[in-house]
Order: sequence, then structure tokens, then C-alpha cells
Amino acid sequence: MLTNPLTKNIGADNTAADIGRYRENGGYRGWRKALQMSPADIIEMVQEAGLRGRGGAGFNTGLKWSFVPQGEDAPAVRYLVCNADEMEPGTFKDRLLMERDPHLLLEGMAIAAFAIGARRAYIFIRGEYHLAAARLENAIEEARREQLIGDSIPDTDFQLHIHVHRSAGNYICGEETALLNALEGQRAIPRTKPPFPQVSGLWGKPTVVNNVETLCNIPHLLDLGVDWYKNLGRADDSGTKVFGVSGRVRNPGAWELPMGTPIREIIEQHAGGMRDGVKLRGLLPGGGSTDFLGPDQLDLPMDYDTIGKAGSRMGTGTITILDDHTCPVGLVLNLSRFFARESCGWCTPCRDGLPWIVTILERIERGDGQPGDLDLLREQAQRMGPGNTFCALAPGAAAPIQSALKLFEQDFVQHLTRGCCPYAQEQQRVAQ
Ligand code: L3W
Repeated sequence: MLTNPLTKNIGADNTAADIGRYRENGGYRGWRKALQMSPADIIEMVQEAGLRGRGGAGFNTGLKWSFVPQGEDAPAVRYLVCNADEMEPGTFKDRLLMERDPHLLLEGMAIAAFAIGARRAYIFIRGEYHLAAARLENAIEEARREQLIGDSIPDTDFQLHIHVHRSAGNYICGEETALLNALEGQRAIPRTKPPFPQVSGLWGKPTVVNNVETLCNIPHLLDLGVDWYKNLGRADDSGTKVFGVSGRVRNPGAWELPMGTPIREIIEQHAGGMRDGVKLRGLLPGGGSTDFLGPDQLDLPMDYDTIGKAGSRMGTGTITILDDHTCPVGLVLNLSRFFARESCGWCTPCRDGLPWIVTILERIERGDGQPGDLDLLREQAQRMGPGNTFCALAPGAAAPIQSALKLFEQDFVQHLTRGCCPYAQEQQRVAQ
């Protein structure tokens, strides 16, 4: 039984699977099958399989596709957009998939576009991903030459054109409606939802925005079926996931594993455990916009609902580890600087709140914190929480701060009482 559908073509060398190797390995079989099905049946199949969005939010993919208006009165022009603007801190899974198996993404896009009736599709890719963009452009040309996409796909009147659009660079472009504005050449600020893009998206037309990894799940799901796909997962969620680990582990990297693989297994078996002399103090399960989990939560399976009930989010599934030689205040300061710089500036809690948070964290970290700063931080993070802002950026930025204040409160307090960063002080002592 195939257990690694997302990475089965990825070898040890840094080459991309070309169309010949991809097809020899069963590539584009899902696409051929899809063309024999009705769009409605494909959508139902994807929905039933329980595939959830791999960009971070975990929304049911088939359900999202089903929101695209159908029928005679529905707009004829629709779009599919692949969100490849991978900028979540600590996240590098989509780069792996695009660089090493670009045809898997294209095949997933072809099936998704056919299902929703989109004849034009865009890959909105992070500007720094030069290699991935070049390999995708090459793969699009290969697929077009073999008439898998383009104007004349044999045995169908369906046409599909796929374009690579390189982002000018901003984290907020990963928010689907800001992405659509950027693609239209406008300022990248989120739009009001509803209407959701599935009804009114790119240039006001029905548009589905899916993450790279989400779309890479589609070809084998079509080929091997719903039961196979559901059985890949070990806990509540279906399928596999490219999990990753960064931080002071022996073997940082990314691996395709069943959904629901316990955190401990990912860290100890696949990342090789912690390096000698350092201990795990906490972890961000899926990017810089998730809440810290503690060492007592390592046996949790990595699936959306379990991690959600545990007080965090699975997010992108790429784990960042905090060890006992790294300052938690410094870590959240680093993240907060990133989010402050990447805010689109549209709403006040985010535009003004994040720089304010950075100012407070900077003075705590360098030992100039004032009594009351921790309460100020809590209050400010609360103001950036869900419901108070226009999009998910500020609540995401608040998550590691709020959870660090709970899990590592004593570290914050020590910065205030000692008047310096205890970790920097310790490093100086060891160096002397
Ligand atoms: C129709 C409804 N559609 C939700 C759709 C919506 C969207 C998807 C998720 O992303 C995430 C955040 C972080 N009718 C719908 C509906 N949808 N309700 O479902 O929507 P939502 O609102 O849950 O999330 P979102 O605002 O689209 C926010 C993640 O993005 N994030 C960073 C991600 C970074 C990467 C990366 O680097 N690869 O992805 C930052 O916040 O996980 O949950 O399509 O249309 N009633």
C-alpha cells in the first residue's frame, strides 16, 4: 500500500522529477481518471475523504470547492489559485514539494480546476523561491507539450492555463484575500469576508485558493480512492502530512508521515531527538503564529482537532523547538519583530499594537523592563486577539506571546528582577 503519496518521487539528490519519471511512476493517472468523472463527483469525493487545508487553517477542501456557484446562472469565468507564498516562520514544506516534484502540484491543480470549472489557474509563489518557480515553469511547459494542460487536452473540451506569479514579498499575501489583491496588482490588504473568494474572488469571479500541500494530496486521492486516503491517517484526520522540525535537534528536516503521528515520535524518531546538552522546554507546533505547547504534551497526535483542543493549532505542522539554552523572551521578540514588519497596516490593533509589543519585549529582553510590563504585554496581546482585528495576522502574532507568558512566566520575571537577560548572562559566564 502506498503510504507516502506526497514524497514518493522525492529522492536524496536535489533534482526535480521530470515529466518522464513522473509519468513512469503513475503520474497524471489521477488527472486521467478525473476527466472521466463529473466535477460534482470529484468534489464529493474530496469532501468525503476529509482532506483539510494544509496551509494552516484546516478547512475541509471539498467543502470549500462546493461553495463555488454551479448551474446556468453561475459566472462562467472562475479561477483556481495555489497559495505558494510560504512565509510562515519555520515553515519549509511547500518549497520541498514544489522544488522536488512540481508535476504533483500541477496534476493536483488540473484536477481542482476541472472540479470547480476554472480554465485559468495561478501559482502565487513566494518571491525568494527562485528554484521552485523555475522548476514549476519548466514543468508547466512539459505538461503543455504533452497536452496534459493547455488548449487541446485530448478527449475533453476542457482547457487549462497555469501561470506562475512571483510575489513581491509580504507575509500578509499568504492571507487569501490579500493574495488576490496582490494578484490583481492592488495593495495587499485583506478583504472583508463574506463574500468568501469561492463566490467573489479574483476580479470579482468565483475563486478557490488552496495551499500547495493541499493540492498535492489530490492526484493520489483520485487515483487510489477515499478509503485508501482515510486509512493513511493514524488519528482523526485523513491522509499524510509533511511535518518538519527546526531547532536544536540532531536531524532537523521534513518528513511525510501519517496525520496524527505523535509529536514525540516526530521529534525523537525522525528529528533524532535533542542535541547533547540541551533539553526541550517547549515547541510551536506549526509556525510562529501558533501557541507554545509544553514538554508534557509531547504524546499528543498531530491532528487539527487534538492540537486545537490542547490550546494551540497544528498550523503548518512544521515544529519549532525551544530548548533550555534559548531565551523564550528573545524568541517571541524575534517573532514579534517579523509580524510587526509584515503587518499590512490596515487595522489599528495590528499596525500600532505590534510595534508597541516589540518595544515592550525589547526593553524586557535587554533588562530595562518596568514593573507592570508583563500586564501591559498581556493586555496588548489580548487587544490583538480574535475578533478585534481585520484578519488572522495579529491574533496569530499574539499566540506565541500569550502562551509564552503562561509557560515561561518565570523567565520574563527574571529579566525584570535581574535587570538583564539570564541566558545572555549565562553565555557570557561560559565564555569567560
Ligand atoms: C466559505 C465559510 N469559506 C472559512 C475558507 C476560507 C479559507 C479557509 C480558511 O487563514 C490561516 C491561519 C494560519 N464559507 C468559510 C470559508 N472558509 N470559513 O476556509 O479560512 P479561515 O478564515 O479559517 O483562515 P484564513 O484567514 O484564510 C488564516 C495561517 O492562515 N497563517 C499563516 C499561514 C502561512 C502559511 C504558509 O507559510 N504556508 O500558510 C497565518 O495566520 O494558520 O489559521 O480559504 O475562504 N464560512
